[in-house]
Amino acid sequence: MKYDFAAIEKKWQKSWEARNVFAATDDYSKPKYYALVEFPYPSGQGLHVGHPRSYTALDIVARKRRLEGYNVLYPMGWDAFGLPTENYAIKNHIHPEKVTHDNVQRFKSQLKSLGLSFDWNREINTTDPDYYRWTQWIFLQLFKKGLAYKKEMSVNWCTGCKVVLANEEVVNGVCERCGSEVVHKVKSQWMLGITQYAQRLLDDLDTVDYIDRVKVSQRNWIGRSTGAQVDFDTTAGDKLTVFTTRPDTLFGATYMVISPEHPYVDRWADKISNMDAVRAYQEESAKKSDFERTELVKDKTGVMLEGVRGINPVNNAEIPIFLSDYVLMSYGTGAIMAVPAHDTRDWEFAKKFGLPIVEVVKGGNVNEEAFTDCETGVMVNSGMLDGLSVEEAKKKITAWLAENGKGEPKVNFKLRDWVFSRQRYWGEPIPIIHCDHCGYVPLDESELPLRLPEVDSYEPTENGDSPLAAMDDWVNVPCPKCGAPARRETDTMPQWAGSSWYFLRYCDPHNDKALASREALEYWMPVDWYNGGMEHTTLHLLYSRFWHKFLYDIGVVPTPEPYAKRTSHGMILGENNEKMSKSRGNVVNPDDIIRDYGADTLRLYEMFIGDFEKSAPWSQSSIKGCKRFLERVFGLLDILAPGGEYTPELEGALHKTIRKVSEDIEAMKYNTAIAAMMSLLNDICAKGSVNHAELRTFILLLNPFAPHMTEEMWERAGFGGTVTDQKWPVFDPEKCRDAQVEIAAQVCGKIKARVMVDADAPDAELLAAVKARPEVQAALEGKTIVKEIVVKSKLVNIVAR
Ligand code: ANZ
Ligand code: ZN
Repeated sequence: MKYDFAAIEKKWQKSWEARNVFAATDDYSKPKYYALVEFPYPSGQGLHVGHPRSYTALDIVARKRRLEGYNVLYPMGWDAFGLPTENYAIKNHIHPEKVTHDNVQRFKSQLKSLGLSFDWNREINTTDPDYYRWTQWIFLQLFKKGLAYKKEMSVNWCTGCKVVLANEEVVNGVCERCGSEVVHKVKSQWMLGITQYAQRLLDDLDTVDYIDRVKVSQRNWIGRSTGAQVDFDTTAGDKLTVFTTRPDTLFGATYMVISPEHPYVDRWADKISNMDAVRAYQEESAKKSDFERTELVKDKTGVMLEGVRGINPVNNAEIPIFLSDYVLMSYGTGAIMAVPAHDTRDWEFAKKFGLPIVEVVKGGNVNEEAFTDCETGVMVNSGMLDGLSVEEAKKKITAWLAENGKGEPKVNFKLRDWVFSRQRYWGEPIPIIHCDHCGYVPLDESELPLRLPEVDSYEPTENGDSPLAAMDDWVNVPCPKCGAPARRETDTMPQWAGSSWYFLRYCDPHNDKALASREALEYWMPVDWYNGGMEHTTLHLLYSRFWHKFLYDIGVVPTPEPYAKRTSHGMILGENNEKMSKSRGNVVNPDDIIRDYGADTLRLYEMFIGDFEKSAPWSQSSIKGCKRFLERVFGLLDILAPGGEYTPELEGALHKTIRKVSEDIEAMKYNTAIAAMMSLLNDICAKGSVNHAELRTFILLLNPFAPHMTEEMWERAGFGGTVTDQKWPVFDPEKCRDAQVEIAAQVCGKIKARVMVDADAPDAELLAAVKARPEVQAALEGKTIVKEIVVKSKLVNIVAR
């Protein structure tokens, strides 16, 4: 039978849509499953082949869950505010709304052509006023709790986009989007107090099922450090407070460093005798990004403050104070005690400026390099701390500092508050009015949504104000409190705003009384499985956890965490293992693949391309292989025989394949699931015929991967109904048993017994079988197990003392 994929795919997409088969129901008595993928930014380029990797993966999970009897929510929408659309609109003189609309239409038809089982009834768009009304509402709640506040601050300013960037958007010192230089600029900005949630964002990582690398990178980004704050007296009279993670090394502090932006520079201006040099240095470092100041530069720079010295609280030694840009104002206290013997940056600085290096932890050679190991060293040259380990010394000195009023224990986080203002047009207006008498006044909630006004020009202004600032009619309003003439906030929200809560809206997308009803949230939340890109780990994923926790605190959402499980896919690369990009000319367009090979082949191929978590190069020849596989499967219709039971030749293989595919889907091992089905197909072809029972199972297993073709086969085989009405096949563990093998049961390398086990039994089962043997138990009598070694199909060796 000819596999006419184009006709088949069109037919079933129409049928699914007409019957609305993928709609999540509001029948809250059923078990629910909420599968989520990151909604795309509808860029002008359309879908790329990276999107279907994530979307197909969870589509497989969603389709399997439906067959398992769950009420499944698998929604899709558009994260449509943002710079690329605005930049495109500026260049081509088209309204961003129109650009967004056109891009969304294109994306949507592309997604539909992939046969993804999204519930399109719940489609959302962050630029829709009915949606951003609630984004603004959340902002007002944050404002009312003091978590949204305005602050003069030195911000990252992209010289290309002319916009303030969050730290997360600055990569290697340049703008993440346009690659232009990022400089510092002082501006008044709306900030969100994510740092107040730092500890909880960290602690609650222990309560969720995220893949390790996501947890690790969130932990590092939050960056909790424990140490002490220590007060140094100075000859100027003021106390200079430093943050250190190594208070044990206080006796080795031979100089101090303050950040070039430290307020004491101005305060001490009349005491400092080399003020010209100091000012020159300040100017120079203002031009550098944080990245250039800390990461890149091995060659340390700095200038000594002449006229003021610090006094080390433990030995009253007078030590010099330097200005150096390796100390950042934004971390700790913006000042450090420098211990060149035990800190690499301090060591480099001390070598360059000829400062003394005093060893206080024995164990290295501090003339050669800083000795930074805290595990093994012993304290020396440190008075009351001599002879102690680093850990003991930390405790003792922290207690001593506290008793003597010279310091206290301190926890610091690397995480900074979130710079939330953008000086651009295409974003949610911030619903705040500035009044000279009343300050920042929130808009009344009944006035939401505060709509974006029509403007003539979306160009950002040279002074960095948003284009909204030029709209006098819109900007000038009476103060809601006192009625005096006042002005609207003209900054807009960053693109991350709309995506910080979108998963809540899918639960109840048309609600006009609340962001979603309590019942809907209680039923659907948390998201059971969320898959998305690693690049969002410290941005979207962290921001949305923060908003969710805030909404939990004010009683809006029922769970403290938004996502029960988070996984991440690898990138799809060009044929030669490089990133796909326009400039390299190696971009593969999914539309072309669908046209030439079909959506089922594209889906299958993207799941077969390699380990899901790893990046994988595109390969045209292996697409052809996937297409051939599907053609052969389709050909099973030609060898269909009657029979309602598995035949003995295929029974074992069928049960094993059901088990393998079921387990592999849960573990995101899609490639090995497909390989198992390929091998089952070979078994069937070797037999020369397939009966009804066997074909039904095969179709059901393959359906989540190749949904169109399998529906067509189901129909042509005359099985009745559609695949979407069926149940996921079950396996009998007894029938999955492989041949038995004999393994050696060893204790400390000596064979104690021989045991028969299933050839494919998991390690835990082998260990249990070995430990159940009396000979092994006798040999272990009175000993403690220190190690267990399992070599599959060969031996288990238990090492005990
Ligand atoms: C003395 C010392 C001795 C330090 C030693 C380290 C090793 P983390 O782990 O990242 O929290 N530091 C403190 N504030 C700083 C700032 N604003 N800019 C640059 N560096 C700063 O690092 C904390 C350590 O980084 C602190 O502990 C301080 O140097 C430095 F053997 O104090 B330490
Ligand atoms: Zn007022």
